[in-house]
Amino acid sequence: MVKYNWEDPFDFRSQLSEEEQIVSDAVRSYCQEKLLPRVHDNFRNETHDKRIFEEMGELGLLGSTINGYGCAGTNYVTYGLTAHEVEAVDSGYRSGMSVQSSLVMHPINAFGSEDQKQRYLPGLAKGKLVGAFGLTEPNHGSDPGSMETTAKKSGKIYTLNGSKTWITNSPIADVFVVWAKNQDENGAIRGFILEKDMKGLSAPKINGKFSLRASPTGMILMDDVQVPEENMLPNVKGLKGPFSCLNNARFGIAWGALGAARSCLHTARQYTIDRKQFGVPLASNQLIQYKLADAHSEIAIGLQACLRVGRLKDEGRWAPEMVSVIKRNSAQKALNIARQCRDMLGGNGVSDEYNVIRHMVNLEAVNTYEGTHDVHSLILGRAITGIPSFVAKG
Ligand code: TGC
Ligand code: FAD
Repeated sequence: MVKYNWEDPFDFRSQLSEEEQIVSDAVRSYCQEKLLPRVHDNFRNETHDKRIFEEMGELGLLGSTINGYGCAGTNYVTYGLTAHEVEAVDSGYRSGMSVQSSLVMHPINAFGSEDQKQRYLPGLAKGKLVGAFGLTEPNHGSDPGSMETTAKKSGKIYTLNGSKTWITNSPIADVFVVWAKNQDENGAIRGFILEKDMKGLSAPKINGKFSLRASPTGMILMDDVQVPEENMLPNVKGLKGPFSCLNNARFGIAWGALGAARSCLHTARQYTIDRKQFGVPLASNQLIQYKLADAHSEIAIGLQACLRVGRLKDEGRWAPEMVSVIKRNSAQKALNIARQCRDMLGGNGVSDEYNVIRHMVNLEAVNTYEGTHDVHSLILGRAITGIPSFVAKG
């Protein structure tokens, strides 16, 4: 028997390699020392410090699973550990990193030409370039297969028209991976790399978000944008292009959301130990301990599931549905934990000074993007029953 360690109930750390532990510790130090002091200002004022991308680049956190082109070439478990530590500070910082790594660098690396990889990956890896991923449209979110954005070829140029919305990083992006229906291929979905200075392209910011305020979100508006043919991703056609990117980003979110939940639990534990009501610490009440026990258990169990899927992913023995299980589970559980922890802080819980409400409102978006909780239920429902139920039968 061993003494129970509430901070690491299943001895998670011992399941990591020495290298994974070293990277995780280094990322935690960076996040706590450099990101945490900035987050209040960024969140309160909806500002974003572009230098964060460069700092992440210096640490090898951008496109970290890619081999070559200035990328670190780590395994997926290390990518998950990184997302966990970054999101322990703020889901918005993790969003920026996820989009750059999984949704912009990954498709260029997996589906791009050698010239595209040489042109974009080194700058994106260093954080000198910022990337955005345009799939969602004003009329098509959960159902991107119905997108309206079109590409039409004339000579060596594609002309893109349409609009994307709710796009992370778009207002500060240099490079945009945009998905459009190619009218010359019967509307087959293709990926295109757009650059911010292209005529007819604009990326206005969406103001007034109550979630992920430290992460700039905007639209991508395309009005006859002329895109050279060499900017089309040559090696993928159809919805599996964008969905393959989502697999990686959803995997990171599953780890990340539990990082935010971990921060909420640690804050609520210390707060309820320190604060007395009715002459005793709040933490001495059974109701409080019940809530702490729930949060603690869900984080521990959820992390084990993330690690298992990570190991399977690194061995090439994974399926997208496994990622749906952990994205759906982590995001929903983390949101519930944040709500419970906020409650344990009473009135102080609504102040950003204690961070918990910031995590709570961030997790509302995390539970929605990259496939809502219910869309992942339907993906799993289809896998369990063999019956797709995305379209209601009238
Ligand atoms: P369906 O018929 O299921 O599939 C169409 C084609 O795609 C293939 N496919 C996949 N390939 C790889 N990975 C996956 N996970 C895949 N899922 C499907 C499939 O094999 C098929 O290929 P083929 O060759 O046979 O044509 O497509 P559907 O239209 O019925 O899809 C249904 C559904 C609901 C599963 C899908 O549309 C979906 O996942 N909707 C959710 C949309 C979503 O997640 N959007 C995310 C936008 S990006 C974002 O939110 C970034 S936030 C990031 C941040 O800030 O951190
Ligand atoms: P809808 O699809 O309209 O869904 C609304 C509600 O209906 C949800 O509860 C949903 O679960 C439910 N629903 C939908 N279909 C069904 C069904 N068949 N059965 C039962 N219920 C259903 N997108 C990008 O492309 N790139 C980005 O970088 C990006 N970043 C984002 C950042 C933020 C902060 C946010 C909030 C979103 C971002 N998104 C991005 C968009 C995100 O992926 C979508 O918001 C998400 O996929 C849901 O789409 P929707 O908002 O159109 O909701």
